[in-house]
Amino acid sequence: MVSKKIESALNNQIRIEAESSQIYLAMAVWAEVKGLEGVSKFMYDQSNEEREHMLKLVKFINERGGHAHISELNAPNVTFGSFKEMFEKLFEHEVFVSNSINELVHITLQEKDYATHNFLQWYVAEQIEEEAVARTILDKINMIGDDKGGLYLFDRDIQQLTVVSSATDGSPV
Ligand code: OFO
Repeated sequence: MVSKKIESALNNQIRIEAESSQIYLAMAVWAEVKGLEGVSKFMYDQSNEEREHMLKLVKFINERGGHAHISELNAPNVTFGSFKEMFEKLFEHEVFVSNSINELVHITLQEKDYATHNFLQWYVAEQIEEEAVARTILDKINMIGDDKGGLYLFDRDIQQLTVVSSATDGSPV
C-alpha cells in the first residue's frame, strides 16, 4: 500500500512524464515540418517512450492501492530557434527529470517505502541512459556547426546514435 505522501509524489511524476511526452511530440512536429525526417522520427519515439514511463507509474500506483491522477498539462514549446537549441532543451529537460526522480527516491527512503524505492530504480537507470544519449547528440551537433551536409548526414544517422536501452526489455509497461 502506498502512503498518501508517496502517492502524491508519484502522481507528480506522472504529470512530468506526460509533459515530457508532449514536449517531445512538439519537437517531433517541428522537426517534421522543417523536413528533418530522422530527427522527427527520433522525437516521435521519445514521445512514445515518455508516455510509456507515465503509464508504468499509473499502473504501479493503482496496483499499490493508490489512485493515479491524470491531470491537466502545461503546454510545451512548439517552436525553436535551431536544431541545436531544440536538442539543448531536450538535454536540459532530461536533467530536470533526473532531479525529479532523485527527489522521489529520496522521499521513498524517508518514508521507508522500499517497494516504491525498488520500483524507481528502473527510472534511475533510464535517466542515466537518456542523459547520455542527449549528450552524445549535442556533441555531434556541435561538431556539425552550420554545415548543411553534416546536418543531412546527422538526420540520416540519428537513429544509430541512440543506444538500445539496458534498463528496459522494450516493454516497460
Ligand atoms: Fe521519462 O524518461 Fe527521460 O524524461
